[in-house]
Amino acid sequence: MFKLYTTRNSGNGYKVRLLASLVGAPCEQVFLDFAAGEHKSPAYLKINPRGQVPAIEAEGRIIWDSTACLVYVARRYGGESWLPTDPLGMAEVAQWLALASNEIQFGLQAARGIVTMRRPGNLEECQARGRTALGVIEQRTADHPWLALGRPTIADIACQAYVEVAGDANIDMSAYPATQAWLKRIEGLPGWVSRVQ
Ligand SMILES: N[C@@H](CCC(=O)N[C@@H](CS)C(=O)NCC(=O)O)C(=O)O
Repeated sequence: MFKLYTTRNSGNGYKVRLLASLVGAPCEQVFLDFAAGEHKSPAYLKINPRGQVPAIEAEGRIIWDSTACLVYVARRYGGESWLPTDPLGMAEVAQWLALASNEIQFGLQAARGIVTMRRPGNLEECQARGRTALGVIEQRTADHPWLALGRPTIADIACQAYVEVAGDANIDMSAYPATQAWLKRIEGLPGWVSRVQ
């Protein structure tokens, strides 16, 4: 059992909850009140000094950042399946985790925040960065069912959370048919759960 600090709407928290469900890991969610700024409270900053969700508490330790949380859940509950340790397999997964933490986070997620939450930022720049990520995923999924390996891994889980809501960032997803088919494959995985809760 691990504790997941998240909010009801966090896409980054959703990644961890989805993987936990896919691998059958027991997970207790603790919802922070984002609107009240609980993620910046002194008590929560002791858990995640960045003042962000998600973070997890497991085996008496705290881990923050969605990528780190995915690594823990995959290795603790998923064995070699979701994050292998052979050099090439691990490196192939890592390159997609980098896409999720860079072009997807600062492109698709940021553009969505500007459009739907009126956050400050340059929408066109963020959309352009997001389209770079979508182009990379489209090229890969045109002839591979999964991003990194011949099976789903945390590469798919890390990237999908903000790709599936790219329309919220005013990005036309009809230009990315292979990506849409890949999203459907993720939805078809046993144990899949929706982001809405
Ligand atoms: N790189 C971080 C990004 C986390 C992130 O952006 N979380 C959002 C919610 S989805 C958040 O807490 N934002 C508040 C803030 O950055 O102040 C991760 O992957 O965990």
